Formats: sequence, C-alpha cells, structure tokens
Amino acid sequence: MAASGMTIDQIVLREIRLPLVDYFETSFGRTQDRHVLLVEIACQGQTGWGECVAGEGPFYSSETADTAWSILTRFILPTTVKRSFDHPSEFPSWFERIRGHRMAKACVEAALWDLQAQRMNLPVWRLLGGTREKIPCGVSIGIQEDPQTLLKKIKRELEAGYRKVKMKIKPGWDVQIVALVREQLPDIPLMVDANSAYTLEDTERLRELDQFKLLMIEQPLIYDDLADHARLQAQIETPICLDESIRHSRDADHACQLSACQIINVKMGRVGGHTEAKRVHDVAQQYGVPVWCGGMLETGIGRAHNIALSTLENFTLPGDVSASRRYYERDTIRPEVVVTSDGYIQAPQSSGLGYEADRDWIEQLTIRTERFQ
Ligand code: OSB
Ligand code: MG
Repeated sequence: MAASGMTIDQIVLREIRLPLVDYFETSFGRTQDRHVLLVEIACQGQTGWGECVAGEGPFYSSETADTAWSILTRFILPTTVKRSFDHPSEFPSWFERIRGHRMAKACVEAALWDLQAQRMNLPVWRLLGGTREKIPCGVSIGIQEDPQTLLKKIKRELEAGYRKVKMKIKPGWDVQIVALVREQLPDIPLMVDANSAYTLEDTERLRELDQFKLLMIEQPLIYDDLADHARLQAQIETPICLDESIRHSRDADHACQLSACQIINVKMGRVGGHTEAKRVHDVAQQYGVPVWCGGMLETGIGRAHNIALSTLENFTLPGDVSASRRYYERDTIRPEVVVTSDGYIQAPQSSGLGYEADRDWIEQLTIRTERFQ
C-alpha cells in the first residue's frame, strides 16, 4: 500500500570523521581519514538515514564532502524540510534545476527511501524492487607498497570467502603485478580498476592484460569519456566496465549503444540516488549488460543502502560491497555488516535499512552539525 502524504519534520546534517583501518590507494591518490556526511530525516516519528559518498578531495569526482555540505545546507535541505511526498522517487524532480552535485542529492533521497520503507513496514531492498535474499561479495584492494603485500592481502580475502578480487592498477603497477598474481593464483575471479589512469596511447599495454583472462578492466580511460572507451574496447578482449563515466541512465544508454563497455559499475551516489541507480540498472538490463554495485569506502549507513540496491535482479556479478571490519574498527551501524564464509551478505529482513544507526558513536565522531526544521 502506498503510504501517502509524509511530511518532513526535521533534517539533521552531520559531518563525521573517522579513520580507515588501512589506507586505500588508487591511481588518483591515497585516503586514510574519511570525512563523511550523514543525513538524518525525521518524519512523523520515524527517522531515515543517508550517507554522502563524496570524497575528501575532488579526485574521483568533482564533488567533495565540503562541496556537498555547501550545496546541501544552502540549496537542498532548507527547501526539503516541511515538504510532503508520497514516494521517494519524487525527490529528483524537486532539485532537477541543480546541475550536477549528484552525491549531495543522493544521500537525501536515500534517507527518504529508508523512511518510506519503514512506513510500509518493508526492508528498503523490497521497496526498491529487489529479489535477491543474499548478495555475492567481492573486495577492492588498493595499490600496495610492494607485490608481496598485495598477494598476502588477496589470499587473506579469498580465505575469508570473497567471490571476486579487484586490484587497483596504474602505469608502473599493472602488467607485471597482474602477471605475478596470476602466476600464483591462476584461476581466481580477478579484475582490475584503473580509475582513468590511461589514454588510448596505452592501448598496446592494455592489450597485454588480455592474456590474464580478467573478468573486466574498470574505467581505463578518462572519467568523462565514452567514445574512446568504445575505440579501446574494439581493440582489447578484456571486457571494459565503466564507473566514473556513467553519471546517469542516459550515459548508460549511450555507453551500451556505442559498445563502450560490456559491464557497468552502479554507484547510487555517483548517479544521484536510488531512483536513477534503478534506471541505470534497467537500461543495462535491456541491453543485456550485467551490473554490479561499486563502493566508495562507505560507513555502515551507505553500505546498508548498497546492500539494498544490490538485490535488484541485474546485479548478477559480485560487487565491491564487503564487511564493515575491512574498513572501520567500529562502524556507524549496528550490527556491523558481516560476510558469510562463502562470500555473501544476507539481505536484512527487518523494515527500513535493517541496521540501526549507532547514535552514540556517530555523536562522538561528529565535527559539525546543522539542523533544518
Ligand atoms: O573506483 O571503485 C572505485 C573507492 C573510492 C573511490 C573510487 C573507488 C573505490 C573503490 C573501493 O574501489 C570500493 C570499496 O571498497 O568501497
Ligand atoms: Mg572504480
């Protein structure tokens, strides 16, 4: 039953800071201390939560935690509070005239999905239309100090049950390192993520990766490109998966149309919310292109939303959504996210996100707060 006319009573935006268990390094840089925005929306006695996935610096995307704070506090939250809605999918139309800032928007929409799910006494994943009771999990492993450390980490994750290993690459940490991993682990489900570290001039080098039978190469070329990826895909066997280049479902349509990729990494924050993420999923499905759910080093709130999204039918490949303990000593939710010994996360059965925000911990981590009512 559609719950009707929910009115937003209060919104609390917080910035929390917390360290990762291990630094995470990609071709665009290293992260150790996270700056995370959490949005809490109160609506007729219930509370919904969302997490903004913008990074500390403008390197993965042009958004940062600070730009999101600015856009949210100046342009989004003051006119979100006191609004009424029948369904969270109405949210994108409220702020259509704000260009970009998709990560800022996404966290607010996420909180509305949490609220609506509680309202309807459903898990968020059911409300989204998910069908999977459990989701297959992989891990994303950053660039390491040396190859031995990487091998040790890969082996540890495989022993924990993970069903896919993604390793970050960049010029100077690519063919040689992948060869070493393949030598020792010839049959594991392995993929690489370049985070835009290459150009078409590197085609020969990227073609050398074909011999390793990788599941895919993620975002080899520049972040805003589709056409060059199509050129590259025509010259390499390894399937290309796009991450940064897919900003919305129209990009997904164009990418599939151009054969710029064979797989899509869906991140709810990158595309501006659950509604648009569902559209990307649907477009890809129409083209027979499988998708998987990426990660942005989320704390529990964002992780719980990723789990919900991952239950949609076309999320057929293991994603980057993994256990809380890989990232944070103490997560922002309870219970923490755990992965079974055969590499799955069980979709929660309780209503809403299925995990409780750990308010005491969040309070301790908070460095700034703004309220809207
Ligand atoms: O490119 O997928 C990426 C983390 C931050 C920014 C971009 C990316 C990533 C990851 C880590 O690969 C995924 C995760 O473990 O959350
Ligand atoms: Mg990526």
